[in-house]
Amino acid sequence: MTDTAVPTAHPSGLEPADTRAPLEQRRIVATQIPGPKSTQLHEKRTHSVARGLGTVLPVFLDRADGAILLDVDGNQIIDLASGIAVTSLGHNHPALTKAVRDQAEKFLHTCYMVTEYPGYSDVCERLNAIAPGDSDKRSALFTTGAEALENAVKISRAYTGRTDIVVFDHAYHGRTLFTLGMTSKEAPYKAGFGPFPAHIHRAPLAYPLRWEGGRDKCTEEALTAFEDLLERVGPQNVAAAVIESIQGEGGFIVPPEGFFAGIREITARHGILLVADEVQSGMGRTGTMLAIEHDDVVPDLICTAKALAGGMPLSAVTGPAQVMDVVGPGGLGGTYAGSPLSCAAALAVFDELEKDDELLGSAARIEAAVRRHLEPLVSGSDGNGIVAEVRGRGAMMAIEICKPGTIDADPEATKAIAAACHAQGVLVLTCGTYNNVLRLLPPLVIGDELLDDGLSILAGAIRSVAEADGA
Ligand code: PLZ
Repeated sequence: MTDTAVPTAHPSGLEPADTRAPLEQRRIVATQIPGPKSTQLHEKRTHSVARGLGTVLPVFLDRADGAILLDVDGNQIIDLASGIAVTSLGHNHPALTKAVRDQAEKFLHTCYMVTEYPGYSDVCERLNAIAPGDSDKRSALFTTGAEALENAVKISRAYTGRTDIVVFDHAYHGRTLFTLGMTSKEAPYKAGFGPFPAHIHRAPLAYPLRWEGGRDKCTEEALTAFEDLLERVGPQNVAAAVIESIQGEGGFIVPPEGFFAGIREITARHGILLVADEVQSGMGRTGTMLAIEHDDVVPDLICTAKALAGGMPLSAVTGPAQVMDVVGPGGLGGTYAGSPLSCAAALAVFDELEKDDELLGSAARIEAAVRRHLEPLVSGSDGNGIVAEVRGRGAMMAIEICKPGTIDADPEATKAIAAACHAQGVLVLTCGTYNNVLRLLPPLVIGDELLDDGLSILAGAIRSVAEADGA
């Protein structure tokens, strides 16, 4: 169904690499969503795909452009998910598509451990340059976010000669067995898959909305709890503390000011490496290359993935040469780690993000629009409303949905709001330990009109679900 498309420029303003007409950046609801063709394809897939693979919105895509997903039924859906914070430059970005196409015509694969290619070291140089701190840096490339986290743990253990890892409540670090041990939430991630590796300890996360002692005490008490945990474990046993700069799957939780600085001070005092998981929050998502920059903290190791290669699988661990180079040749790698196609894509992503301030600046524009549409819906002191909080940074924003005027999580209302958005052609995701957070991860290139349209639909859905709840 390309007849809905009219020739317009890609929202990046660049000439399209695709010879077909770009998709008009506008929402079109042509059928029920999912439509008949998607429904049929979904039914078919149940006979071939394992049931463990869930889908947020079971529509089948024909193509995608900018912030628009065109499904096989001709619906044009506004993408406020970016494939979970991956396609930050938007779909079918001309520079990205061209970089991958050009590399594909040269060679697809050599395995970096067999023969080298310049793209790999070029990506490492770019990553080293954006990592905070003055030390000389090194990077190693992998394929998935979980793999980056696994390798950060391996490197931390090798460097410190210690065994234990501290993670935080609500954390998400991946689905491999070690990272599942680091991930907090039981269902659907961990249920049935244990036992998990030992030597992983969990500290409370400074979660202002839900901190029992209140927002004002959140940083101080969370840091005390972290120190208490270290005392129990024995800080001399702890190789690394691993933390998301803004928690992703756990509910887009932004710790209050001073929390990261405190964690940095405590870990440094005990010779514990601080690993920042920037898999979801990094690469421009929050308006800076890394979200940890907002806190002015220098972690030891940084894990990036997702938006790093804009949709091609690539992840990385970056840190001081002194730490990274403790592992000798042959100690790190993987058949596909740092694939040439992914490296070519990542270089295009770096070029675009660093070209001018427009893309990174777009994160602030997106945050302002989200706040403008959704903050008026935050529950007032009169106990009305189901939006307990609007939070996040830049293009990583979320709202927490609770029973009217309380902080009792309301996963049913959250689900109903997401479903109403999906039915109207707006793709939003949910997250959170209590399944009551709606998250917004639009591509940075999304235009104001499209964003306003998507956010109006979301605000309308919240209002009608709240009314039905009697709020
Ligand atoms: N660290 C902070 O957000 C991936 C997971 C989706 P992989 N988040 C999306 C799902 O349900 O599987 C993630 C993350 C943070 C690590 C990861 C893991 O990255 O590339 O999915 O392995």
